[in-house]
Amino acid sequence: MSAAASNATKLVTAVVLAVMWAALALSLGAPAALAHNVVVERTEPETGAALKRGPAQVAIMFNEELDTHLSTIKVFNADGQRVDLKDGGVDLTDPDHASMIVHLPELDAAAYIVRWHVVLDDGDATDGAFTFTVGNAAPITEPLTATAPAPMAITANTTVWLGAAAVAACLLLALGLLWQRRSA
Ligand SMILES: [Cu+2]
Repeated sequence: MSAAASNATKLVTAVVLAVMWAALALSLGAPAALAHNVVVERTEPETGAALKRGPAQVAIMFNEELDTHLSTIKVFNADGQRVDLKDGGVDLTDPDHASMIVHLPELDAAAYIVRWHVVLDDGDATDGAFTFTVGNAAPITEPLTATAPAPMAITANTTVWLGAAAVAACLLLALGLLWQRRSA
């Protein structure tokens, strides 16, 4: 191998490695950057509502269609015990499938937390929570999202980035080999 060809090989290897590192870094950051969050347009009851009587149901209206199988809505008391009737999910009477609904038994005077997890049509997921009180209960002031952040998910975005990285690496490798042949 000539010195020129050897130098070309080194250069190509360095470029390929750099591109792969960049792609890896992008793929790690991409889910957070590219994944989109749903927007809550309205909740019933309103966030932080102080109600005289417990509501018969809790509903949340979002700005886009939700996955009807994977989206959940649950209501808990301040001790973390679930209090809803376990029928929560996407409101199928909403033609847009953009609302969540869950029914409640008669609630004691207390503070409650509504926790929701919605999965969107493109696979992106969003978690959220809000509180309300019934009777003269003190509101819940602890942070609602005290749980550890979810581990980074391998999303469709990650796959796309990794695929793009592989394609870029292959192209560069091929170009490098061509160049090497010419200069040899
Ligand atoms: Cu998305």
